[in-house]
Amino acid sequence: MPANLPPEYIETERKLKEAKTPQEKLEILEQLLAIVPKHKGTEKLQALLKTKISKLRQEMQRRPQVARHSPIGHLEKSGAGRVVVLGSPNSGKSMLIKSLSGANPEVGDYPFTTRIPAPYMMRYENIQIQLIDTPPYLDEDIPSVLPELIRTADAVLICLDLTQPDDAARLETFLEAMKKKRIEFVGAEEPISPAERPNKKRTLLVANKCDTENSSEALEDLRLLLGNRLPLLPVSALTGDGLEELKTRIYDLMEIIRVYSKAPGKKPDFDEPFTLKKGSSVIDMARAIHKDLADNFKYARLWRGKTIQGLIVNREHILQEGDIVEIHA
Ligand SMILES: Nc1nc2c(ncn2[C@@H]2O[C@H](COP(=O)(O)OP(=O)(O)OP(=O)(O)O)[C@@H](O)[C@H]2O)c(=O)[nH]1
Ligand SMILES: [Mg+2]
Repeated sequence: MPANLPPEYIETERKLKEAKTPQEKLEILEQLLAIVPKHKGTEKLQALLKTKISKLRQEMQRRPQVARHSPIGHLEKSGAGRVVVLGSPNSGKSMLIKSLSGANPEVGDYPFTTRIPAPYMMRYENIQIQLIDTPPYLDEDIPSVLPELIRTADAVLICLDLTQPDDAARLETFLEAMKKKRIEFVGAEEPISPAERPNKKRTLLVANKCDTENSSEALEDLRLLLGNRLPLLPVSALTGDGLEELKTRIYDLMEIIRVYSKAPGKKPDFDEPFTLKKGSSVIDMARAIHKDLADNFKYARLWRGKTIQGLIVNREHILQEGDIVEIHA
């Protein structure tokens, strides 16, 4: 941090820690950018502030447009995407979220511990993914909040309990009930058009409690009962078995890529990726950084692995995971 920052800057920066809403944070960051003296010694700081501002804008744009009185109005989207965790009572949804996020949702050895949906953040490498804990479904008793919540998800996990022989049947009943609401759960292969996105969700079945006695037989039974409709991953939320694999599968399920922006002559900041939907192009990235950058876009240079080093590309160029892009406007 440069030593010659004016007191006004230090004072405003202090307010940043107290900012409660993203809007407040954004205003303070913009003030900081306006205050910071513009010279060589503060270039890094200016770039950092600009990145923070554009990331915050990107996140704010992603927020679901739900009314305040809606039962999920309190659940603001945050991070690179939202994964909703569903399951029957006591299957271990909250424990799974606890182990993945390091947070502390209530876990109980009795059904219906979780009463309302609640958000938690899971770190995956250099990004954060939002996990939503939910109240359980049980036969005809399906929390009314679930369909609306599922529609806001970028991917879904369904937690199955390997100690609970009825769980496959409960899942079938739940899937049928959701079908009536036009919600469908699909594996990685099935195509999803943009129009279908709200109702058709990439889903992974998580067979939890694989640490328990007879869990291998229970897993085989589950596979037989459910067939190959949806992918199934055995884990233990208790011992952590399978959770690293689960994190990677969650990332893959969201169908996003991480790309990095850089300024001419500078190195990219690998701690600050932009996350975009797979299939996004250079202009989508420009838009995610700042509207002006997209409006005034001239060309971009692309770095990809060892093969592409500063290639000039146009706005339609499709990006890939790990791409580094220098946008010229
Ligand atoms: N052995 C074992 N027990 C687990 C595992 N995961 C969760 N449990 C236990 O299962 C019980 C239920 O866990 P929760 O995480 O509260 O389950 P839930 O699905 O959130 O339950 P509801 O909120 O009631 O729907 C608790 O006693 C946990 O300790 C696991 O991987 N192995
Ligand atoms: Mg719970």
